[in-house]
Amino acid sequence: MTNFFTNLGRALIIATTSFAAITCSQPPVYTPPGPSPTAPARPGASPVTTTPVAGTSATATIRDLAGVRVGTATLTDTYSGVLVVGSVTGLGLGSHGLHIHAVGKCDAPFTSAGPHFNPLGKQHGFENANGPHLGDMPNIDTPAAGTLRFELLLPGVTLKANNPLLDADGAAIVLHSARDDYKTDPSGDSGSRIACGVIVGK
Ligand SMILES: [Cu+2]
Ligand SMILES: [Zn+2]
Repeated sequence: MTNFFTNLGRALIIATTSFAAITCSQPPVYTPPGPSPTAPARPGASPVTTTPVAGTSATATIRDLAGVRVGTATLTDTYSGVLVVGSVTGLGLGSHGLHIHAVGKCDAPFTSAGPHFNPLGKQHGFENANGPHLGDMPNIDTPAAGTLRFELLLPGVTLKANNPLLDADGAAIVLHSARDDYKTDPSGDSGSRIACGVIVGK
């Protein structure tokens, strides 16, 4: 009897081991996170209704008024909005408004990119009681020399689902000559458009 259970135990261990070996020999498979338990909503809370498509991403090559490439950005759908990871080089010391504009067209002087991305019909700015535009983003401060890398989140936006950036006329990322004051409609008094990149889906 003792031998039987010992042998049975050994067999189970062997079975478990070979199962583990089979599992480990498979290439890793990305499993998107499933719905997780959430706390009950507070009174007055409204849901952030973004439905990202896992792995959806887009890129933009940012060029100045002379057509010189001054930066890049990668935009990726997340469960909290679109994550914008980018860099700019050679703009010199300055502070610049940065927005997503409604049209994917960057012909200098970049008025072709249209107004700020604003599918909800709001006014401009984080500090505007009637804002913001979904395309509003925080300012970036560029160094006198070298590259500035930035990572920003666009809540309430997706690339191809709810409030999609990649709609029929696309969208562009636009850099301005001056700081955005986060409240003056329609563009934060951020001066002229100095660089622009069409957002292109992958
Ligand atoms: Cu702008
Ligand atoms: Zn705006």
